[in-house]
Amino acid sequence: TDDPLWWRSAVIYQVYVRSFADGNGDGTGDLAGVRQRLPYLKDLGVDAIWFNPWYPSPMADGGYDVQDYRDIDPRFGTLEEAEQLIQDALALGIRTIIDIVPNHISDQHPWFQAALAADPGSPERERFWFHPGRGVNGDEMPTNWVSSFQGDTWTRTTNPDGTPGEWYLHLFTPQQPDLNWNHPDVRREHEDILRFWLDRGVAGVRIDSAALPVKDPALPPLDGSSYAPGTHPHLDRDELHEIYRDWRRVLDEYDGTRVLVGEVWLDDAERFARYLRPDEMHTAFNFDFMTQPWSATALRTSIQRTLVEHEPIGAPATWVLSNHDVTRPVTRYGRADSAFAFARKRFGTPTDIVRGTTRARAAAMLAAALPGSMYIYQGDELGLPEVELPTDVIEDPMHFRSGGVDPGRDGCRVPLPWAGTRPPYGFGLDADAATWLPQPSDWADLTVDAQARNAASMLSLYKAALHLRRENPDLRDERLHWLELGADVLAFRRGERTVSMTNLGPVPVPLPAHRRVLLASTPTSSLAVSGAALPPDSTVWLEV
Ligand code: TEU
Repeated sequence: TDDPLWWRSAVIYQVYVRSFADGNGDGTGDLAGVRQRLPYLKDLGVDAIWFNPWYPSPMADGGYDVQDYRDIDPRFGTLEEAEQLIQDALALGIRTIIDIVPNHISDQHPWFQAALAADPGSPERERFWFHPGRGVNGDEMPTNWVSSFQGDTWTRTTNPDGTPGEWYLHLFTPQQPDLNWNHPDVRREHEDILRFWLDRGVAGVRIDSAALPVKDPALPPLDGSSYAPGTHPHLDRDELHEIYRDWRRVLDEYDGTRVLVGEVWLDDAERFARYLRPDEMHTAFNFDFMTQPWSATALRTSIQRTLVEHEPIGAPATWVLSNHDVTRPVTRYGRADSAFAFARKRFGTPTDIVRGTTRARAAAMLAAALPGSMYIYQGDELGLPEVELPTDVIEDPMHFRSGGVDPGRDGCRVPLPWAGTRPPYGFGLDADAATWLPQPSDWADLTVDAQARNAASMLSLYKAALHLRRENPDLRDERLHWLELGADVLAFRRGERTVSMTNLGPVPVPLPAHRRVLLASTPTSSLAVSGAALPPDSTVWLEV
């Protein structure tokens, strides 16, 4: 575990703690549950775990509203348990990546509470964006900035005497006030937080909403025109790079194995690449791949673009099929247009889960065959579908802020099924408590137990693919050589002898003549014979 370049080809498993495994039987996942399931992750073959925020939080946004960065939410456990978990995982060769949310903190954080209690213009308020309203009575918001959660980006405060006061900025919910990154306290505090966790052995930091934290202090309105690069009022501002360079220096004070992973949602490739310069982040999520429909042209263009963009900077690509914010792949690929959309008000669209699952299997093998690091969101290795939840159990603020139109993101955050034939499917280990979000009644075949016994399951496929990726040096080579096997086929060679072939077309595609089948997303017996063809919606790995 001291390979300084581990992150260039790592398989990173995302644990949404609340929904992974419940060690104390209260229906909510926790660190005890994760510790007990570490052998599962070892067996699956992952190199690292990225934990979504596990700090004390009122959970106004699933923990992305942090109240105290130096502790663990009591629902999840204690700081001692986190320290133990980091060590237990390391003993199995699994590193830990934590989630840091620089753009905002919880409105219950002592800093914000102090700011609310203090006067306008006070030092306490300067750590945030407090501002008088516009208009005669100050009852109009200071800017017309837009939230990626819909709804307002400013909330008005009330003065101690009950009169309406200043407004404060929040690009997400009102419970997530934005921090002022021009303030030295904010910078110093975050560097201390990094050291706090790096001292406890974490191997990396996932940086939430990494293109948002810096704001134009003039708070100009969004005027609909295009901005010169780096000058948008609240997105991708040039000053961000100083921050990540400072963070990189903090990480480099350690043993040279710690990494920054950015959540950088940007369309502009050149602007994206800036975050990956040698003195900034090590890697950043590649959402371009995740947002492609099931189309050979679209996926090939995206893969090629990604590799071409990363090559000159020397940063490895990352491959992400989903996360806790987006529709599960089997559901997405099961829709007729297989298009990615943030608005998940698409449960009405016909979804063929069998086809979606077939494609998700092929997509997992495709992602695992590409050069770079790979992220797996918990439950994708089980082929879980997006769950259509009754609206009265949904907690995601995205749902409420859309006026109930968007079901939000909880449909991919349903507690994992581990064993048994009905809810809670062993989620609570020994206890039978109802899970914090209800699980569907038809998940008996999707449990870890059921799939571990079935060689044809999604879980068995993931295990085999990750095992081969680990064992086969060809798959760790950083180059990829495209092969031309038809417009509907994504085929490439890795290293000397390993070929990955994905058929996205409607008809079977003949396999090359001299080859050995290493693994296939489809039953392999039919592929071994000479003259065999690869069925639609399948991936095969060959030794040629
Ligand atoms: O998401 C950042 C982000 O850009 C989101 O607004 C995303 O566009 C949205 O989830 C649409 O699906 C991160 C976290 O991943 C997310 O869970 C948090 O809610 C958000 O930051 C705020 O911290």
